[in-house]
Parts: sequence; structure tokens; C-alpha cells
Amino acid sequence: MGKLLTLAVLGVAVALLGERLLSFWHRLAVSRELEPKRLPNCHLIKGIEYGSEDIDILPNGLAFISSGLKYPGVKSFAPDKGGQIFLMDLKEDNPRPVELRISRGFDLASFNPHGISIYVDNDDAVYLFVVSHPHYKTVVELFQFIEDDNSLVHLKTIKHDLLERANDILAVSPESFYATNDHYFSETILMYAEMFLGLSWSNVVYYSPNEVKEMASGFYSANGINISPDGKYIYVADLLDHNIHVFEKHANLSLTPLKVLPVGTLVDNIAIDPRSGDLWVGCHPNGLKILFYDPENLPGTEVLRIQDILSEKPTVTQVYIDDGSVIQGCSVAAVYEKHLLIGTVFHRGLHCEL
Ligand SMILES: [Ca+2]
Ligand SMILES: [Ca+2]
Repeated sequence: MGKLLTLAVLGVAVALLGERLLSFWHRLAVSRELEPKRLPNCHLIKGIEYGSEDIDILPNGLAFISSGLKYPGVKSFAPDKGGQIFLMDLKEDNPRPVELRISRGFDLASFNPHGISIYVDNDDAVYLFVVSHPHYKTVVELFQFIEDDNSLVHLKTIKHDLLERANDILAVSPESFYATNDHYFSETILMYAEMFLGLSWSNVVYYSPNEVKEMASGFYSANGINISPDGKYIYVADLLDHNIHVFEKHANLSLTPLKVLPVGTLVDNIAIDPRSGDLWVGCHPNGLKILFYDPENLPGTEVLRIQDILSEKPTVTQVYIDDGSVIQGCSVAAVYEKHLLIGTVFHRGLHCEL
């Protein structure tokens, strides 16, 4: 009887493990292979060698690019020094990235920029919010951008228990923001267990100096976050659930879930076309390849444009697809007029004309 019981328990354990493994495989879209779909006018951006995880563009065409991310479980070729913020003026004939100087006293060596967000105040002051992982911890760095000087003046470092796995950020005032936490656990081993077990414990948090609270929860891995041009709706990409959540944003800053749009791929950061309100999403076609880097089997790139997301039938278009032979591990795709900038977690950046 003892042996029968042992066999039964073992059988149940193996079945459960198998089920979890299958579900994990599905979340990583392991078997997904796409035919490349290129655009005619694209070139790699000179000077960006170690990633361009997030990109945000001002209404005057100045694009901010975060570079040099080192993140547990993610490939990096970046040298052992701090990351950078680049600026590219898309109004120029041949835009090139320029590294922004950061004010004295800021610890450049441990700067590890991830998601970013720009906020333009009523007096035209430009603030840049940057999720950073100094020594693999998580903080939000707040800077003011000084255009005449191509520099960032560091204003403050924000650290909070509810922001320990922050990935992307959305500024809503000069000192408040929403941020996604891509996992519940910050320890790498527990983070992998959380993913493998398929726990939906990731969330969206609102931060202001007076109040910090969870505003939405139940994501498998909340990643990109952005806002509609009219400021009424907030979009959150759930990377492991392959969908975009739409929330209504209320005057008291609370969020009501409105709809979820499945898109069938691992969605990373979301950029908004300010003219049309379209969402542009940088996606990982196959999660296994980005999580377990293999130079013989490169992680690819997929860029989606989502039109009319609030309508009954949004249009989802695969604008650009690459198998990694041109650009690897896409995390963001941001547009400005005819320009499309494609950024990556650890690889280069691509500039296309639409
Ligand atoms: Ca962002
Ligand atoms: Ca991201």
C-alpha cells in the first residue's frame, strides 16, 4: 500500500510538473517562428552598441534612448561601466545619437537605465524619469533635461518597497508616475519560479511623494506602460500573457479595466503616435530565445502597430519582423512623423523611414 501511495504521489507530481512546463512553453511562445518582413529604408544607428531598451520622443522630435541595461536573466554585452541616455534629433537630416551628460555628483558607474518616460511641464520644463537598477536593485531617477547644454540635471532618486521590480514608467506630473513591476519577486531564483509556476502577481503602482499604491494587479508580467494622447486611457503590455490591457484613468488617478487585446506575441514597451493615437509595440517573437541567448539561434524582432484599440475591431499590423540577422531582441518601436526607431534590450538600434 505504501508503495502504491508513493507511486500515486509521484504520478501526480510528474503530471503537475508536465502541465506547468507546457504552460510555461506556451507563455514563452517557444515554437513560434516568423517569416521576416522588412522595411525598405532602415539602417543600424551608429553609436548604439549595447542596447536601446526604451525610447521616448518629445513633440519637437528629440528622442531619448536608454542604453546599457544589465538585468538578471537577460543577455548583455555592455562593458563593465554605467549605462547611458542618448539623444537623437529626428528633425536633423542625418540624426545621430549624442550621449547626454549627467550632472556632477550622480553615480554614473552604477547607472543601469531601463524604462523611461518624459514629462513636459506647463512652463516647458522637460523631466526625464528613468527606471535604473544600480547593483541590480531598483530605483527611479528623476532628471531635468537642459536642451542648450545636452545635459541632464539629476533631481532625485526614488526608492520604494512597491517599486522593487519596476520595468517601465509613465510620468504624469513633474514628480508622480505609474510604473509596472514585471514580477512580484526581485530575487532571480524566485522570479524564475514565479514565471515557471505561471503566477499572475505582477502589478502597476502609482507613485507620488504623498501616496504610493497599487493601481492594477493580476498580470503575468506587466511591462510597457503608456497613455493615450488625450490622457484618458492607460495601456499596459503583459509580456507573458501576450496582450495589451486598456484602463480608463480617472481624475483621482485610479484605473478601471476596460478591455484586453490579445496579440499573440511577447509584448514589451509601448510607444504612442501622438497624431493618430496608434500604439507601437516592440515585441519578442519567441521568449525562449530572449531569455536563453544562443548565438546560433538569435532572438528576433517584431514590431506591431495597433490602430483603433478602443473600437470593437482594432487593427493589429506586423510592421517589421526580423529573425535576429539584422536586429535582435526588440523591446520598443517609437514613431515620429516618418521616422521609426526600433530599440533592443542588449543589441543595437534601427532607424527606419516609413
Ligand atoms: Ca517607457
Ligand atoms: Ca520593458
